[in-house]
Amino acid sequence: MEMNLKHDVQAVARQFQICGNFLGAEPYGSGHINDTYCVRFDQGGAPVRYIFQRINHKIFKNPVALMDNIRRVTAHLAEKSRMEQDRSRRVLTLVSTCDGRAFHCDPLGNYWRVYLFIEKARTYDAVESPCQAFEAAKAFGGFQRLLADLPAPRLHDTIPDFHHTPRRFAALQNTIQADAVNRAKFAKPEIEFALQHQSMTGVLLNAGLPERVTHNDTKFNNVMLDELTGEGVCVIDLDTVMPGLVLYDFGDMVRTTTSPVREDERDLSRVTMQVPMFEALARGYLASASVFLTTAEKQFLAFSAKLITFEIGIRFLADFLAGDPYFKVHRDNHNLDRCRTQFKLVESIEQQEEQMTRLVEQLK
Ligand code: ADP
Ligand code: GN1
Ligand code: MG
Repeated sequence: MEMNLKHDVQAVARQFQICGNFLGAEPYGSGHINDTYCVRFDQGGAPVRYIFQRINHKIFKNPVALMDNIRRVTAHLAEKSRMEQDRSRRVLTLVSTCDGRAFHCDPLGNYWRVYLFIEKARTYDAVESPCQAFEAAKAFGGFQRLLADLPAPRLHDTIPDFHHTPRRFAALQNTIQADAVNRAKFAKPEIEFALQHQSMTGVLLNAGLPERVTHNDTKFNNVMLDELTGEGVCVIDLDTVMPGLVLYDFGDMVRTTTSPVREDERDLSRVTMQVPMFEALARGYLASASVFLTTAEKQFLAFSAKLITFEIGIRFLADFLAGDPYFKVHRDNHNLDRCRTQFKLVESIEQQEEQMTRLVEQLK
């Protein structure tokens, strides 16, 4: 086993159809849920990289169903982009196990999958320009469009009620009530902010919007941008692809792609919803999604930003209050810091919501 890696990645590698000599593995990316490794091989003198991921099965309770979704979704996307030259960069490609399966379950009960490494592209934890926002949103919109005709059956719900904001809110209320690790006293203003916003939690669910295949985790760092051209190359992190509302995706794009700083920034004065980024996102998203969106879906674009930012904010708050069982934390109060940036962003959206709504009106 490599020094200080949590897992024996080399042993996992032997289970997959990968030729050449194992060179090494490093933890990779800044995701909050799974364990991701970049794994290098020597294939006939050429260095080749792969992405290995251990699925967090405490959170994704049915990894077999999850991989069934991913296998179907990636196959459908690959079929749709078969005419494109760089198809293996446009769509995640699963590497099969030696016995032809999409994942390997190791003796410890860990589920592993392997993807081809998408070279000459990268992700960013914070947005740098409206151009990047446009490209990210165009890619996520295109992802929804290509999956609009995914053949039946309905995809599995990998996490039931994932974006059911009223149930997320009820879960927060229970966590506040229980106060299991005595942290409520450190989060009084945040708890108050959350409770004051309860009335908006049911708005999207009650709007009669159509269910579609959506990504559900459209963080800015879940889309790879070409290193040279900046173009959105590939949508990644497909664990939560399942039936949902398109506005969950647009809302999460605004949440993660309009503020100039990372999700865990401690200087809240730097957290703000920048209108030029929002405009670029709306333009990029509509450039690829306008063809299939209904008028009602378009009407809620600006509102979805506020709702989804609030929803992730209350999830961070609930996790802090429960002792951080869900999101990986790397310092004290990490989830509380994350919650604070989300609530600051909600306030910033509230202050600019009319302008955002007018902007969408002009674009649609
Ligand atoms: P998590 O669920 O933990 O967020 P991701 O699937 O988003 O995991 O992967 C974490 C990071 O690894 C991404 O932000 C991206 O930078 C990188 N990554 C993931 N898949 C690939 C891939 N196929 N090729 C290159 N880099 C990748
Ligand atoms: C998690 O896996 P990752 O880091 O891309 C989470 C999202 C949250 C996000 C907040 C399965 O996403 O729902 O919005 O953190 N994923 C899951 O940064 O809960
Ligand atoms: Mg990710």
